[in-house]
Amino acid sequence: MDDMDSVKLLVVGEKSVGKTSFIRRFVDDKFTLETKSSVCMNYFYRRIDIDEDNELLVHIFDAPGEEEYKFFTSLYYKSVQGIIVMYDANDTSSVEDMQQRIKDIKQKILSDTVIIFVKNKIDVDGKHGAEIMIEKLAIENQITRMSVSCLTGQNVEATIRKVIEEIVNRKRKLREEWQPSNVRDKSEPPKMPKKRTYFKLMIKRILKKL
Ligand SMILES: Nc1nc2c(ncn2[C@@H]2O[C@H](COP(=O)(O)OP(=O)(O)OP(=O)(O)O)[C@@H](O)[C@H]2O)c(=O)[nH]1
Ligand SMILES: [Mg+2]
Repeated sequence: MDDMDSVKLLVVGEKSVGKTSFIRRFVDDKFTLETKSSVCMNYFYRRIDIDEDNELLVHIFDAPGEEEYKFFTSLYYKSVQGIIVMYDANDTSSVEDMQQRIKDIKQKILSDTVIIFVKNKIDVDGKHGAEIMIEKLAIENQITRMSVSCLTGQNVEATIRKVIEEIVNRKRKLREEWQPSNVRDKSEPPKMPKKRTYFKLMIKRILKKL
């Protein structure tokens, strides 16, 4: 997994969409219908196996969904490598919230931060009337969409792994972009200036010292 040994993720979204349930399912593989609304930023972690020899420490911040915490939550955008924007499969009101949130996130994140949309509660047999708008928002912003159920656990682990995979790919891509011919390869010695320029430079330095 590249040179990463840990990754920081943040889960945001409207109140009651299931952010805490999602993290609890991932961290402890537990679920309860009676949850308390989060009133501060909570922190969780879990180590996951990447392959036979390597593991990755996943730090996850669980944001409170209440409107009044939005600014406070946005202070974390720059500190994480992945932001999971969650919405409720059966609640159309979260679409407007997502549009505003994406605008705000995009203004505040670093260039290598990955955003992912996660539709939760797919176990409930309802229809999300705003799915087309969410799809449009995702396409416009090149954001991957995943669907999960914290109640059954369906796709929860796969979603976290997907975010991590995208973070690694994004890092690789940015690293490649930063390897053009104008960026000097540090393994090579610096090129000496042309002879005349070099002597001029040396004389200047000696004169400076006098
Ligand atoms: N049926 C169903 N219910 C879910 C699912 N995930 C969460 N819930 C329920 O939705 C309610 C809210 O879940 P929370 O995890 O507390 O939601 P939250 O987004 O953390 O809410 P805030 O902390 O207030 O922002 C709880 O009653 C959960 O049991 C799911 O996948 N399916
Ligand atoms: Mg919560």
